Amino acid sequence: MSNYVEMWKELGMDLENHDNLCQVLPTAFGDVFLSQQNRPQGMAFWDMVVAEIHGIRPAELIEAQKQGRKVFGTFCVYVPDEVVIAANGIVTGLCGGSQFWVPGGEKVLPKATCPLIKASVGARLDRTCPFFRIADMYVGETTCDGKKKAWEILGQDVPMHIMDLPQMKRPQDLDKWTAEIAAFAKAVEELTGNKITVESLNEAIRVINEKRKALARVYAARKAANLPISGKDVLLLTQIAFFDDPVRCAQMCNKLADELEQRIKDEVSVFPKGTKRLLVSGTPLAIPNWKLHHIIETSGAAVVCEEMCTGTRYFENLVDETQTTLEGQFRALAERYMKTNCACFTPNTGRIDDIIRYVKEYKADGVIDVNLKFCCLYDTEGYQVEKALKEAGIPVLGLETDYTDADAEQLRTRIGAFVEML
Ligand code: BJ8
Repeated sequence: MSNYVEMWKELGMDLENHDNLCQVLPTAFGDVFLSQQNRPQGMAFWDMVVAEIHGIRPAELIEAQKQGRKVFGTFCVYVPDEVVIAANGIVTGLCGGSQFWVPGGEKVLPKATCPLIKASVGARLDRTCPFFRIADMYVGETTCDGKKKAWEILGQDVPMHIMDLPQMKRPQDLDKWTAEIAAFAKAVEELTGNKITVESLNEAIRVINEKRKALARVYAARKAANLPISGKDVLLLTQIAFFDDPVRCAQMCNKLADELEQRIKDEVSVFPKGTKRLLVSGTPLAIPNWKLHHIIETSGAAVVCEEMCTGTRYFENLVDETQTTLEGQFRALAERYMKTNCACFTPNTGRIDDIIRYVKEYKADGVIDVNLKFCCLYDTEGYQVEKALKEAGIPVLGLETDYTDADAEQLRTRIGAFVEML
């Protein structure tokens, strides 16, 4: 990635510290991904993206800014990308998934904060992530308490728009979320200087729906008895979907899905016959958090589905494309986004229904419900999830972890024992 040093300098990054990150990433990636046998050829695209993760896409974003476009950094799957795209803006995900950034976050946040928040704040304050430097505006949301307070720190020197997400799903909450989306559209128009029209929003809705359908095709291939792709590889492409161009993302996912569907016909599998199939549910796994998948898939099991924001919550449900007024479109967006089942809602029984449905669809032998340390929402909801799964006769293992490798051996032991028991 050395070709990008000038670009990083201009972004005001801490080059020395950033070098340390650039040095460890290729080894980690090689160990986790390139060591796999018989990967689909289509994964070469995502391998290339990771190899240049702080180079190619940031350079594209800077080029777009030179053409007058604005970049919006987001942290949650409730923020509607469609609104930004309709104003010719660009969306990039900003959630941090590396322990490398955590100490930077701990300088200003309580240690007892979830690593996703600490890493995101650390990436910004330590100046070691180009995406945080490039974004013209950050978009926060009122989901968990840790994030709400982190916005106040992150917003100190970057424009910050916060969407007030309701925490219940009553009719008045849908009205409120519709109004929040309309207010967000206004903020986006102001920053971009572009008007959102019915036509531009319709086109943006279509583009993001196509991306969702393409991701859904890749996931559908994992329902086959012969698994044509590993869980690690699908996690990787899902993580990258958060900051890639949506049209390119859909194209690459569709191309990969073609290959996977052919592999299913040819009975090609990346796992030996009889490998136990696991569904993973819980808190998101932001890039480059590959720890859990790597441990599972080197412990005699395969991950066949993620009920996570870096998983099904990201692409399930399409936005209605038939609306002919902006009011109707904002409503249609609100309806789609409010179908997402995050633990910040109460009650959130829809998530349990989703997990049980996915267990059947993806023919999972068991569920690992994973919680990022100090995420009180998913930790507490784990009680209901595990109770419902046990009642349904589905084996479940609840785990808590963070971004360090300190618990890797302990996780390996527990996951190994769970897989044995299945
Ligand atoms: S829709 S899961 S992306 S809020 S893990 S930061 S909740 S303390 S990331 Fe999330 Fe949106 Fe929900 Fe998805 Fe807080 Fe929990 Fe950390 Fe979390």
